[in-house]
Amino acid sequence: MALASSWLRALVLLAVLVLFPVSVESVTRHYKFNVVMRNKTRVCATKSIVTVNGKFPGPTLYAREDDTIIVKVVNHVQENVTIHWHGVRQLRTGWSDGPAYITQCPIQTGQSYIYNFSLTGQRGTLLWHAHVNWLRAIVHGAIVILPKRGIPYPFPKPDKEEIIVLGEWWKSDVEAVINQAMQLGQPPNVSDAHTINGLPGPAPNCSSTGYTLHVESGKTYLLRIVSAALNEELFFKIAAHQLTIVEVDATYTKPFRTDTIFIGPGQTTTAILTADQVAGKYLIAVSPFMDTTVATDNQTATGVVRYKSTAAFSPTNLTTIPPRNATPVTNSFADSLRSLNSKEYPVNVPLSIDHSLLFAIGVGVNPCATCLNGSRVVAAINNVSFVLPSTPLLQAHYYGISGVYTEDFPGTPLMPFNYTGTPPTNIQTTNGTEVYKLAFNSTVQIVFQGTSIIAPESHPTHLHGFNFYVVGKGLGNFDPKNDPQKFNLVDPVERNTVSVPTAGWTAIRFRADNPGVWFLHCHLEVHTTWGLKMAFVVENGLGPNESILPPPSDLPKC
Ligand SMILES: *[C@@H]1O[C@H](CO)[C@@H](O)[C@H](O)[C@H]1NC(C)=O
Ligand SMILES: *[C@@H]1O[C@H](CO)[C@@H](O)[C@H](O)[C@H]1NC(C)=O
Ligand SMILES: *[C@@H]1O[C@H](CO)[C@@H](O)[C@H](O)[C@H]1NC(C)=O
Ligand SMILES: *[C@@H]1O[C@H](CO)[C@@H](O)[C@H](O)[C@H]1NC(C)=O
Ligand SMILES: *[C@@H]1O[C@H](CO)[C@@H](O)[C@H](O)[C@H]1NC(C)=O
Ligand SMILES: *[C@@H]1O[C@H](CO)[C@@H](O)[C@H](O)[C@H]1NC(C)=O
Ligand SMILES: *[C@@H]1O[C@H](CO)[C@@H](O)[C@H](O)[C@H]1NC(C)=O
Ligand SMILES: *[C@@H]1O[C@H](CO)[C@@H](O)[C@H](O)[C@H]1NC(C)=O
Ligand SMILES: *[C@@H]1O[C@H](CO)[C@@H](O)[C@H](O)[C@H]1NC(C)=O
Ligand SMILES: *[C@@H]1O[C@H](CO)[C@@H](O)[C@H](O)[C@H]1NC(C)=O
Ligand SMILES: *[C@@H]1O[C@H](CO)[C@@H](O)[C@H](O)[C@H]1NC(C)=O
Ligand SMILES: *[C@@H]1O[C@H](CO)[C@@H](O)[C@H](O)[C@H]1NC(C)=O
Ligand SMILES: [Cu+2]
Repeated sequence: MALASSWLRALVLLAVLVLFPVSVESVTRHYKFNVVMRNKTRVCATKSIVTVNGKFPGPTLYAREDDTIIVKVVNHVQENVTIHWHGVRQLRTGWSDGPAYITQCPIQTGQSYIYNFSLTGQRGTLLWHAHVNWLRAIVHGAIVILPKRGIPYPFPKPDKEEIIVLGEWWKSDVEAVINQAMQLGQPPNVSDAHTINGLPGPAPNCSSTGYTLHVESGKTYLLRIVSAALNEELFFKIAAHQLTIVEVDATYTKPFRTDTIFIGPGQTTTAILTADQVAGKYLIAVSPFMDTTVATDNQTATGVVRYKSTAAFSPTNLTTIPPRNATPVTNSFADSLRSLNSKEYPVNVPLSIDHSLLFAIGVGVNPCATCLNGSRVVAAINNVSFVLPSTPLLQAHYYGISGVYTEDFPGTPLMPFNYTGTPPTNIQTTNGTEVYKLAFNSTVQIVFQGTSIIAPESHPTHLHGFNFYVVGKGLGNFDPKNDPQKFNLVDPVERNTVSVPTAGWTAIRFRADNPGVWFLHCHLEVHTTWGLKMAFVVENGLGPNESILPPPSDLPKC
């Protein structure tokens, strides 16, 4: 009898498989984000923070490739809120991208807004975060996009998956931190702790819990590591364990092994951890990277990888953290990243370029009568410190409202100088709300050139609406004659946020196949606040599916 029924079950299963071989149907997934205040205690101090559904970090959004996502965000707090789905292409759905005053007005107290977008052709790990003022410091969470049903990972399926969100925690209200800094014209206070899934781990003179990753000997774990840090690039390490990197920013990479991950704000890194050490406890360490004279939060966040059946009081195996200025570690990590470039996931890097842009990025100093020194630190791209408008750029573009922005953002510096040499004597910048216009389907190369004004610094630079290929990087000034000959046009890594090395450059390429208005900015929030940002306007194409969709009826008003 038992045999017969199991045969029957197998037959039914077989019939189902024959009739519906592999279900590749995409579905619509609904989420509700209630934005509410909660008290949270970290490093011995309690504060009231804005949360999504009471959680810090916020809830994980799960979906599969090609699914449609509907998120109703309801604002029950005093603060203005928007949510950005970082790394989601938002093909034709720029209204759901989220950056305040770029694509939408904030969702104000008592209001709601439905974000509605598809995850077309994307799979892997991303993050969502608030995109107004400094709210993203506390309002963020992971996005997990599984492959379509029946489609395997291009690596052995791990036994379990874990989400690891890295962050920074201030004991003070973060808006107070940046408001004070802007008033003084000085850099803002650094954070008081780094966090792993919201937890700093033991801190000086304070009992503070840490994150524990429970593992079983011999099993493999897919760690989906998200950096929701605000102003610092980070190192991530696990004592005595190697990590195999398989995906960054929701694009598959050629697998490579490393003991240290370098990750900037807004970046994601998915790695396989094999529990291949003797049972015990192993430290997880998250520490800052900074290879110039800028202050960082030097607290190492710690957690533990704990094997099953580890004795209660067994000591934790420790690890050293990379020196704060470990530039070679960052270079070796960045240089190891290559696109998988397989038959299923081919590289499609533009080979001919319509717009060849050079963006000089860095800080500057402007006069400020009310500031501490009579001056304020600012930041700029090609000497433009971008000023947010009060009407969102996308509305202005879509409805043809004039007077919101100008279309003269300089594609190359107006006054070239030795970017990484002695700075010009005049280090003032110009205020502007300028965009750079791109025809639909045109190809773009941007060389981000770091400048050494005041202090050169590494800038994790993020482009909305696109993935780009990172075709080259180097130290010093970009050499337009010789450097392009060394570009990797075969298997460059594809991402949405890339670090521009201190006193160096990074070259990216992308195709402007997504009509709308797309923000580009340094993902160190302090630099964004100071003006290191701009936007591209990508015009509609002529074809049937080459125009931005009309705005939804509940689009917030300013
Ligand atoms: C946070 O704690 C304060 C002081 O105990 C209390 O007045 C307030 O209602 C709490 N807020 C929330 C959102 O729980
Ligand atoms: C989402 O957008 C699609 C069109 O892009 C529309 O058909 C659908 O009604 C929208 N859903 C919601 C809940 O707004
Ligand atoms: C920033 O740090 C200074 C010096 O420690 C402190 O006096 C000030 O209160 C801090 N500002 C905020 C907003 O926490
Ligand atoms: C921790 O407490 C000790 C003893 O009270 C004190 O000397 C030390 O400065 C404190 N450290 C921190 C970081 O507060
Ligand atoms: C962190 O360490 C660096 C290098 O030792 C130091 O220059 C910096 O001032 C430290 N930051 C803070 C906030 O103490
Ligand atoms: C970890 O610590 C245990 C003792 O708790 C020790 O036996 C083991 O060798 C250590 N493993 C590594 C890789 O250091
Ligand atoms: C502002 O003044 C402080 C203290 O005098 C000095 O250390 C700092 O370099 C000055 N900053 C700028 C941007 O001029
Ligand atoms: C530039 O813009 C900022 C606001 O972002 C403003 O505070 C400042 O006064 C402006 N400066 C000039 C010279 O217009
Ligand atoms: C730019 O400055 C660097 C550093 O001072 C120097 O080595 C280089 O020769 C300068 N380049 C040019 C073109 O002047
Ligand atoms: C930047 O703009 C300011 C203000 O217009 C100007 O004084 C300065 O010379 C410009 N610098 C560069 C490098 O273009
Ligand atoms: C974009 O341009 C490429 C190269 O010229 C062409 O192959 C492709 O068909 C174009 N795509 C669209 C949607 O127009
Ligand atoms: C919230 O957004 C509205 C619309 O842009 C604006 O008028 C208001 O000043 C903002 N409130 C805060 C606290 O920033
Ligand atoms: Cu920056």
